[in-house]
Amino acid sequence: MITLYHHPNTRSTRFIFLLEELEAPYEIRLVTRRTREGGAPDPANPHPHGKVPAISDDGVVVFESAAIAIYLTDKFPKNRIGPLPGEPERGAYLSWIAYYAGVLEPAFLSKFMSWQVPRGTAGWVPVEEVMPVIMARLTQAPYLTGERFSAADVLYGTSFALFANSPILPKSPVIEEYVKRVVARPAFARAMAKQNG
Ligand SMILES: N[C@@H](CCC(=O)N[C@@H](CS)C(=O)NCC(=O)O)C(=O)O
Repeated sequence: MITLYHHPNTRSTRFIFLLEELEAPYEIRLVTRRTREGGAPDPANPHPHGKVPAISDDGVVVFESAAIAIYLTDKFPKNRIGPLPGEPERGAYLSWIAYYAGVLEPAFLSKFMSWQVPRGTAGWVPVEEVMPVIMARLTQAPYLTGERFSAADVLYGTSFALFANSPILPKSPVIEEYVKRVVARPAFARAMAKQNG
């Protein structure tokens, strides 16, 4: 049984979406979290910084969205929501998930904070360089790993949905259609219905 440490309307909501896609047995443990206004990490949350999401799987703790996504799709392969080791799309899958955590999120935050990204030394690049790469990929195929929806699309699709009306995300029909495909999934609607506990 998976326990998802969750707070409504945060990055953990998309793991309800993923767990629903996987048809995995899970329970939601609501935790509090720090916000920009203050607060303290919830001692019930096993994430080392009290962030959400975190999961525990019969005592095995996994934290950070990228790790949780891969862990869960490997553990629950029935609906093929993530390519497994040995499958041709596995390399793309790992790459897009790592790119999400290591490049896309820092690029969005840099833009939000109006930071100059130091070329050649930062581990990421500005959002103006990131989005054309993603748009080119989504012009070739409906999903990041190809024809099949994966947990990578859970991360990217829900993030783009969140930033749909923000100047951080350039307007693009390719991204708009992609977001529509992702949020039209029945598992997304089920997650929205469950996310408040
Ligand atoms: N790198 C983490 C980020 C998680 C994160 O920052 N979550 C926010 C909610 S969206 C949080 O828990 N903030 C509370 C805090 O920073 O203490 C991941 O991708 O899982």
